[in-house]
This record gives sequence, C-alpha cells and structure tokens, in this order.
Amino acid sequence: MLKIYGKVEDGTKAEIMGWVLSIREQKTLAFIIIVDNRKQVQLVVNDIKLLNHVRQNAVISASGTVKKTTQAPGGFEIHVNELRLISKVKKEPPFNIMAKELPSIDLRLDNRALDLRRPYNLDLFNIRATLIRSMREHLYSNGFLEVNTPKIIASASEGGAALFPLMYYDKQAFLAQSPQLYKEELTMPFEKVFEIGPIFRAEPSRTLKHLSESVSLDVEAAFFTNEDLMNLIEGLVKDLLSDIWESSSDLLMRIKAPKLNLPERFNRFTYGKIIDWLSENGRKINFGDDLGQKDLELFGSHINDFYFITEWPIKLKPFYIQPKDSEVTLSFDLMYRELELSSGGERVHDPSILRKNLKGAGLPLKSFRHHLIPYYYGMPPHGGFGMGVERFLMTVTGADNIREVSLYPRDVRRLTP
Ligand code: AMO
Repeated sequence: MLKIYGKVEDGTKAEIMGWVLSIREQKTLAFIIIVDNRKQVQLVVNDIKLLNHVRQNAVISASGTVKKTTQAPGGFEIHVNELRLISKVKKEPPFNIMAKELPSIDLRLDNRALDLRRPYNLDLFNIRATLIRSMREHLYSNGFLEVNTPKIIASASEGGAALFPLMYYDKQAFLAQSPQLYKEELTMPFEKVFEIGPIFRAEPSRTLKHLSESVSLDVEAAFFTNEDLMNLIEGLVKDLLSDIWESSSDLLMRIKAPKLNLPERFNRFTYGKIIDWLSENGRKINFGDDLGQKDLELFGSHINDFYFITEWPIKLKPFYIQPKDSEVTLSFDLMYRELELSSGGERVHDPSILRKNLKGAGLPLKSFRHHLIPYYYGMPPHGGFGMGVERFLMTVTGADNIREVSLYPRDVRRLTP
C-alpha cells in the first residue's frame, strides 16, 4: 500500500507498506526494494540503524519523502525517516526469491506463494490478468454474453476423454471436462456466449503441456460457420497480442517474452495436406491417424507461426462435430508452431444425426436425454471453440512448462498446495 501525499515530486511526503524483495547495504545507507501492490518501489534508508531485523521477505512500513530519479523502478524513490517491521521472517526460506539460478520447479511449486513473489512471476501473472481482461473485452464488444455452466456433471460432455469421478450425495457424478454441451444449448436462448472457467481432464500423460485442471476460454455462437469461427479466433488472437504488448510491454520485456510471428492472415492447412507433407518428409501417417508430437514438431517448425489445421477426419472428432462429407469434418485446431492452442468447429444441430453419432460413439443415449431436448425446439446451426488459457500464455511468455503459467498447477503427481 503506497500513499503519496501530493504530486510525485521531490519533498512530497509518502508512506508505504509492503514486502521486502531485496536489501542492498552500503557503508552508511541501504537501498530496499519493496513490493507494493505488485510493483517495485525503492526505499533509501540513510540511517542503517533503522534496518534492525528487516530482511528479505519481511513486511515493513516506512514513511519519508519522495525523490525523483531515473535509477529507481517507477522513476522515484522514498527517502525513509521512519521504518517499522510489521511481520518478521520467522524461518529460513527454502530459496532466495531474487536468486539468479532458479531452484527446481518442484521446490518452487511446493512453496508456491513464496515463488509467486519472484519478480518474474509478478510480471507473468499480471500479464495473465491483462490477457483474461482483454479476452472478455473483445468478446463483449462482439456481442457475446458471459455465462457460467455447471462444473459438477452427470455424464461425459466430450465422450472419450477421461473424467474425474466424484460422489454427489448418493449419486455418481464427474468434474466437467468442458462446458461443451451447455454452451451449445445456450446458443438457443442467447445466440452468442462465452465462458472463462476451469476444465478437468484426467490426463494420465506427464507432459509439459497438459494439466489435470486447466482454464479454458469457451466460445459458442449460433449461425457461425467454420470459416466465421476461424476469423473470430484469428481476430481475437491479434487483439489479445496487441492489447498485452500495448499495456504490458515493460513486463513482457522484463520476462524476455518472445516477439511472436504474426502473419497477416493465419494459414489454413487441411489435415489431408499435412499428412501428405509429412509423408514427403519421412513420416508416414495413415488417413485417420492422429498427428503425434513428433509430426507437429516437424510441421510446426516448418510453418513457424500461427496456423489452422482444418478438416479433421470424422473418426478423430467428437460426436457433436459437423461432418463436411463422408470422411472429414468442419473443424479446426489453432496452432502456434507445434502447440495446439484451441480446437473447435461447426456442430451437428439435427437431433437425428446427433443421436446417430452418440450411438456410433458408443455413448448411452440415456445419459444425453436432457441435452437432446433443445434440439427438438429450434436449435440453431452453431459452432464454437475452446482455447486453453495456459497454452496461450505459454506461447505469449515463452514458458516451456505449462506448470509455470498456472498459479497452483494440478497434474498426475501434484494435488498440493
Ligand atoms: P479440446 O479437448 O481440444 O476441445 O480442448 C480445447 C483446448 O483446451 C486446451 N486443453 C488443455 N490445456 C491444458 N491441459 C489440458 N489437459 C488440456 N486439454 C485441453 C487446449 C485445447 O486446444 N469442447 C472442445 C472445444 C470446442 O470444440 O469448443 C474441447 O474441449 O488448448
């Protein structure tokens, strides 16, 4: 908490409370960097006796006068005449939050609140907040309604993907793997909806890009074609990048975020074209087989920016995706190099086709009884996509492990803190 009693100019009185990030002692004076509401402020202590038990991580309050200087973060420092220790450091911390060499990710995640105090993380999670705000603003300004759908559900929304079961009173329930079915239904009353919320995936894989609990931006719109959806997400990505670089370029530079290649128009490659290219480049894939990590790395490094993979085979897509013909679907994945950021497409809105697809996927019709109801009462043609917030943040910040961009990551091994 910082209070400056007047303009930021030499001699103005100021008070501050915050966390000590670092102390640099010289013979007769000391410089303290204090974190105030996620920003760094420099204190100059001319009487080092005032320091007493003050050390890194302690909470202090100080009062003094402002002095403008280009040497300090924010362009000013506070020359302290009173300093008070509010909360002492009571134990040796497991790592130094200012150390150049990072401790292991496990040690940092075990002590996450302390780790989040590292300047890198303060910047990163400020960028995340800006990103989320910008997602909201973009969708609100395009006429979308923000919604929240249940996270405790009675049956799989995607089929296939593994679910976390739980007991709901005396019944079996699951954590929602996606708001898919709800967002589709909501296009009937509301036409265009979006949700930013958690998705739960019982992912047995221990990879650098999968979490068991992730945050997803889910968008769904009546009357949008596959092409409309790709244009929407392309515009969204461009707006998000320009918003965060406009409002947070200093933070992005400090964390050494990469300058992303942003093409005029994102290329669209059909799945068929990609498997042809891969087979010409030494990786044989049969039509209908999924693209693996190695395939995406090879193709992604060749493209080197944002692009879409379209027309996925019917057999690789869930029951709700609209077929284009007897083999492929009206679907897309948005990629940045080898990383999948989003997937989506047009949906089936004819209840008889949906019933047929559910049966074909081996899913019990009984479990989808409620979901099928709106399809008989004016379900519009519709489509949408889901975009992983952490995946997008990895791309923006250059983080190579998805755990770095989640406040409290959950994976096969980690359920705490
Ligand atoms: P999908 O399962 O492809 O599609 O997920 C959409 C996007 O969510 C992110 N994502 C994940 N991120 C981190 N860890 C995970 N375990 C994880 N799983 C998914 C990815 C992915 O592209 N219902 C459809 C979307 C739609 O069609 O609207 C769906 O969930 O960035």
